Order: sequence, then structure tokens, then C-alpha cells
Amino acid sequence: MTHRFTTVPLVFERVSEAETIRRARAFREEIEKRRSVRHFAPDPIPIGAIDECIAAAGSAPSGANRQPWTFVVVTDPEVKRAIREAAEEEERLNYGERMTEEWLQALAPLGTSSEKPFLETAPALIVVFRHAYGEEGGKHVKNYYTMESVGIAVGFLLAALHRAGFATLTHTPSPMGFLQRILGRPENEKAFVLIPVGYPAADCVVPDIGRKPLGEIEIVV
Ligand code: IYR
Repeated sequence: MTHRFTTVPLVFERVSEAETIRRARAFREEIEKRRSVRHFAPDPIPIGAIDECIAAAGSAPSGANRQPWTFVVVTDPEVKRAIREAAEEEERLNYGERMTEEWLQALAPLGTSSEKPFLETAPALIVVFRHAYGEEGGKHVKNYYTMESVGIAVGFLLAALHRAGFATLTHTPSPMGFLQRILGRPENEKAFVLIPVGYPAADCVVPDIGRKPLGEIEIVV
């Protein structure tokens, strides 16, 4: 019954140590410039680039290679408005009742609120769905490490979108059941994250925050 995949030679370009360090540094310098953007220009984006970035995300490793993800690209203003309204409804409950005082205080320096205009101003929203289980021939099949798998794919996606020249935000207006409903996704697909994509507004500002230095996050044993 069980079968093994046939194998093919690995396509892999091994480069010199100096080139490895150069590439690692170049990537670091580029990805360090990524910031979460909450003020978007209404300018349209080349949607073909979004397709490329989603294809890059879809190349991520996943548990048992189940690729337990769907990426829904929303550009229709009506659908964006419906998503904004539903998200703000959840966020009003989050900020008003559900979030603890400690959580609200942790967010206060960022100045976020239940108002989410970027859900309409961003020219595209990518909603990433996690397949909690799979469907094959009407039967449920188990998926593995879906949180980890989709998290890795979203990392690829954010890096690809940044590389392509887009600004992004990772937004989680939980609970996100409304996204499954509005976008008509099946029962097994759970919204994982909502990513507004576009260009920053001309007057866009971001919080003046730093990242932990390497010495604080890396331990070499
Ligand atoms: N989802 C809410 C609250 C929020 C939570 C965290 I943790 C953040 O880093 C930022 C916001 C919102 O998007 O406003």
C-alpha cells in the first residue's frame, strides 16, 4: 500500500564562504528594513507580483508536505468593506472587553485601536487560511504541524512581498471566523492571518522601535 517517492538530484548551488557571508548580510540588511505599515496609499499594485509572492510562499516546507494553506487575494472594494466592518466589530469587543488591562497596556505605545481603515485603503488583502485537516474524495485526512507550516509559509510570503517592494501588515482581528464566512471558505480552512498589501501613504509614519540586538537573541553552544 505505502509507496515511496522516486528521487531526483538536488538542485543546489554551493558558493564560497565569502559569498555566503555577503549574501547573508545583504539579506539581513534588506529584511531589516521591513516595517509593519498601517497607512497605505490607495495606489493600485501589479497583481502579477502578488501571484509570484504567493507561489514563493507555497514553496515553503510543510508537515508531510500537505501544504495546508490557501491564500485568498481580495481587491474588490465591496469585499474589503465587508471585511473591515466585520473586523472592526470584533476589534471593538477586543479593545472594549476581551483584552486584559495588561494586553492593552502592551499595545498602548503602538497606538493601535479598533479602527481599521487600512482594510479598505490597502489595494489588496491577502487572507491566509490554514487547513486544519484535509479533504480527499469527501473523506477527512489528518494534516500535521499546520500552525508551524502555515507560519513558515507566511514568513516566506512577508519576505517575498518586501523583496518585491510592497509594504505589509500582519493583522489578526480575532476571532477570524468572519473571514471564512465572507470569503466562502470550507469548514476545514481556518483564517490564520490577514495581510494588507500595498504602498505606504506619502505621510506614513511607523513607531520608532528597535529590534533586540543579535547578542540578546542568539546563543551559540
Ligand atoms: N488585533 C488587534 C490587537 C493587536 C494585538 C497585537 I499582540 C498587536 O501586536 C497589534 C494589535 C489589532 O490589530 O488592533
